[in-house]
Amino acid sequence: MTDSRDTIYADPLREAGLFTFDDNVARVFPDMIKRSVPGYTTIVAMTGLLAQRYAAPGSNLYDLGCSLGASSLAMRQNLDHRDCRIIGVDNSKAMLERCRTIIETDTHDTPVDLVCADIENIAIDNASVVVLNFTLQFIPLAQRDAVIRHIYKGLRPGGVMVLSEKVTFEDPHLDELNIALHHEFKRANGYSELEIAQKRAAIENVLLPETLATHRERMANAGFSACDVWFQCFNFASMVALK
Ligand code: GEK
Repeated sequence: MTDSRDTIYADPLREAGLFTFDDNVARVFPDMIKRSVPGYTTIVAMTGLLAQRYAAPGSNLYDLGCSLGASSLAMRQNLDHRDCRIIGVDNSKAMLERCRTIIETDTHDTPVDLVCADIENIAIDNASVVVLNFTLQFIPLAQRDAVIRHIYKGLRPGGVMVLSEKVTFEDPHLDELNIALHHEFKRANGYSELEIAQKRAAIENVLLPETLATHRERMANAGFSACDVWFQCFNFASMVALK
């Protein structure tokens, strides 16, 4: 199946509304995220391998901000233990409806529960793997410590959290360089100057990136015994944190 092409910001918008995960976005999401996030396909595929390594028999695997279920499916397709359960959470009804249809077409055995909720208000129990692939960046800054502490509490000893984020750089020159390289990446993937500029304006106050140092400090403060970056391309990085 070919993905529907993302043309949401192709024409001049009369009003620059805020970016939301509505049905228009859900419809083009696989194309949008692949053409916008350097390393996305690798990060999702490697999430499957990390899950295979860390999934404990009889445990839960969480995909927080699951969108159309790409990370849930990568985990499901790599698990050795059939008695695990995958729990995908997203607060966008439009995303979850499409996610349900996609999961139904996959034939692997591990049960997948899809929950329409805010990740700030969910129970996390008996978890061996918790994945946040490009989700924490949409949570208000003041809530992020509590979300990561809550995940730490719900993880079993020996469990892993995978945290992928757009990041900023303390050094202004490096920050500028990585933003410019990200825009080059989008241009190379067929986005016009107008699309890049309009998307940037719409998402500016919705997606709030932080530095890697801030993420490391938050994970250490929550109690994680070790954490580091395992993948980075420009201003997009993925970290693992071990309990
Ligand atoms: C993937 N992980 O394909 N509670 C629940 N969901 C939320 C919240 C919240 N408070 N805020 C945002 N979301 C996916 C990609 S996309 C990343 C994740 C992006 C959801 C939101 O509805 C969207 O589906 C997802 O987080 C972020 O691997 O679009 O850059």
